[in-house]
Parts: sequence; C-alpha cells; structure tokens
Amino acid sequence: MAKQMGLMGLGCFIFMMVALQINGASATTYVVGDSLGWTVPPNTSFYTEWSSSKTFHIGDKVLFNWTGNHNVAEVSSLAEYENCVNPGIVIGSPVTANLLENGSRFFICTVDDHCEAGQKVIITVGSPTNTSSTASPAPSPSSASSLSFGVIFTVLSSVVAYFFA
Ligand SMILES: *[C@@H]1O[C@H](CO)[C@@H](O)[C@H](O)[C@H]1NC(C)=O
Ligand SMILES: *[C@@H]1O[C@H](CO)[C@@H](O)[C@H](O)[C@H]1NC(C)=O
Ligand SMILES: *[C@@H]1O[C@H](CO)[C@@H](O)[C@H](O)[C@H]1NC(C)=O
Ligand SMILES: *[C@@H]1O[C@H](CO)[C@@H](O)[C@H](O)[C@H]1NC(C)=O
Ligand SMILES: [Cu+2]
Repeated sequence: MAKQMGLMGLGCFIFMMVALQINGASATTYVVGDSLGWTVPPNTSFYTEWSSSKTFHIGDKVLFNWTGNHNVAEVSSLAEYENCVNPGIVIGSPVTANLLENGSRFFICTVDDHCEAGQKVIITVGSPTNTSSTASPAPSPSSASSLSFGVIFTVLSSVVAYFFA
C-alpha cells in the first residue's frame, strides 16, 4: 500500500511537471517600451516595433511604466486605435494587463495628442492581427504541444501499466 501511494505520488508529480511545461511555466511580464517605458516615443513606429519584437503568450502580462502625465486606456477595435478614440475610461496606475486569451488588445494614452504622436500599442497574443495589407501569415501551429501531449500519454500509460503489472 505504501509503495502504491509512493508510485501514485510519483505519477502525479511527473504529470504536473509535464503539464507545467505545456502551459509554459515561464509566464513573462513585459515592460512596454522596455527602458523607455510608456511615454511619447521618439517616432510613431516605436511601440509597433517594440511589440512586434516580442512574442506574447497566454498567461503573460504587460506592464505600463511611466512617470509624468500619461495614462493607459484600452480601446476595443483597430479602427478606434488608429483614430485615437478616447474611450473616456483610463486604467489606474500601475497598469498591468493580463493576457488571458488569444487576440489583439489596443492600448493608447489619452493625454493631449500623445496617441497621435505614437503613444499607443497593439498587444497580440497568438496569430497576428491583420493590421496592414502586408500582414504576415499566421505561424503554423507548432508541433511542440502535440509532442508534449504524446509525452503525457506515454508517461501516464507507463504509470498505469506499472500499477496493473
Ligand atoms: C524609432 O526610434 C527607435 C528608438 O530611437 C529606433 O530604434 C527606431 O529605428 C526608430 N524607427 C524609425 C522607423 O525611425
Ligand atoms: C519604471 O521606470 C523607472 C524609471 O522611469 C525605472 O527606474 C523602473 O525600474 C521601471 N520599473 C520597471 C518595472 O521596469
Ligand atoms: C492561441 O494561438 C496559438 C497560435 O496561433 C495557438 O497555437 C493556440 O492553440 C491558441 N490558443 C487558444 C486557447 O486559442
Ligand atoms: C487585411 O487587411 C487588408 C487591408 O486592410 C485587407 O485588404 C484584407 O482583406 C485583410 N485580410 C483579412 C484576412 O482580413
Ligand atoms: Cu501620454
């Protein structure tokens, strides 16, 4: 009995380790703009370049860090983002957006003309949003997850086989 409990513990442990690997144990917090932070950028493509240099995953967070007179507002569409439409609601500071699902989130600063000057960013999780006619094709689904599921099944079958042997 003790031996069986031990085995069960081991099985659960292995299962959890593999499951963690699937979910990507390394959830990352990204500081928007890195060392520049959240401010009026040196050029209007700054945050677009910053964002496209990252690959965001479900479970990651983005942190807006600023000093001085800025804010963060989330708008609901690419059109509102492009037109710097002020939603009338700002998110309190410090602002951390939790990326809980695939898709694009649109963030702007509504102070003065900061948004028009490029203080806005699109955070896309999963397949890229069609933000231009030159939108790159979605990355093909990686074989990594199916591989990991294969590992889970192998491990589980081994544990089960051990029990019934
Ligand atoms: C925008 O500014 C950043 C930081 O100074 C620079 O690295 C980048 O090349 C600039 N992009 C353009 C299109 O000028
Ligand atoms: C936020 O910005 C300040 C400087 O403006 C910097 O000292 C601090 O480390 C930043 N915080 C994070 C979490 O990056
Ligand atoms: C999110 O998108 C990625 C890449 O497109 C995909 O592999 C994954 O299955 C998606 N997850 C969900 C929950 O839709
Ligand atoms: C992507 O955007 C371009 C230009 O905005 C548009 O012509 C095209 O139909 C869009 N493609 C998809 C798949 O939405
Ligand atoms: Cu601002």
